[in-house]
Formats: sequence, C-alpha cells, structure tokens
Amino acid sequence: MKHRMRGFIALVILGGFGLFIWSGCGGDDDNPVSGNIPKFGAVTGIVTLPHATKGEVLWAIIDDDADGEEYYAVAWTNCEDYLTYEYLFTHVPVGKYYVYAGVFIGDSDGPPEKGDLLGYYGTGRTPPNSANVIIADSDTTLCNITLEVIP
Ligand SMILES: [Ca+2]
Repeated sequence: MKHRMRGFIALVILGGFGLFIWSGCGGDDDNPVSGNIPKFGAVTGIVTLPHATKGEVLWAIIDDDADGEEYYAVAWTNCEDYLTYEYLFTHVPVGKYYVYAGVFIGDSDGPPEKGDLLGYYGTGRTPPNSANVIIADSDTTLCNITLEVIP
C-alpha cells in the first residue's frame, strides 16, 4: 500500500478507547473572497475489532475509491487491549467516499493477508460496490465500522 496522502494527521488516545483524528489542512486561505467557497463535512464512528491487537497499528482511510492507494486521508493509532476505537476525519470536501479500516497483524504494509483485520463501512471485509459514505456540507456523518478477520 502506498502511503501518499494529503493534509496532516493528529493522534489522540483517550480513556477506555482510542480516538484517532485526521484534520484537513484547510482551504485556499490566500483567496478568502473567491466565488466558489468549498464545502466541507466530517465523518466519525467507532471501529470494532473482533479481538484485541495490542502492539499493532489500527488505521482508517477515507478515499474516493477502494484501491488502497493514493487515498484522501489516513489516520492511525497504536492499539492497546481495546476492542473499540473512535475515529474522526474533519474538513473533508463534500462528496461520496469509501471509509475503511484495518489492522495488518505483524506487518505495517499491505495488501491484507490471512489473519489481518479489515472492514469497510457497511460491508465488512468486502468493499462496497460504490462509495457509500456521503459527506454533506457542515455535517458530521456517523459511520461505524466492524473489522473482520481475513480468512
Ligand atoms: Ca485511492
């Protein structure tokens, strides 16, 4: 998996669950009065793991396709013994996206192999047929994701 991304990443770990956050780098601040003002929204949710993966890295990706490359943004956190982690992507341009998450056990790179954990919003370890997460202007979309073990 190529790790090319736009924007920056901030990570926070809270209490009984992990919270990992991606925050966009903003619009075109040099031209604040232009006619086309970009519209942004956010997406957040809980990622549920089938088993704890302490010591591994949980990542979440938002992208306009499911190819695992050149994604719009990625957030990650170091796993503890928790089974649930909360993610948040802010300042996402309005549109339709794929949102998915995973843990590559013992290996930080893809593609996913037997025993790895992977989950797309709404469809488990299989990608949806089309982008199924809608980011609306000034709104926060809730997308909980359940990870499944790659057989
Ligand atoms: Ca992509």
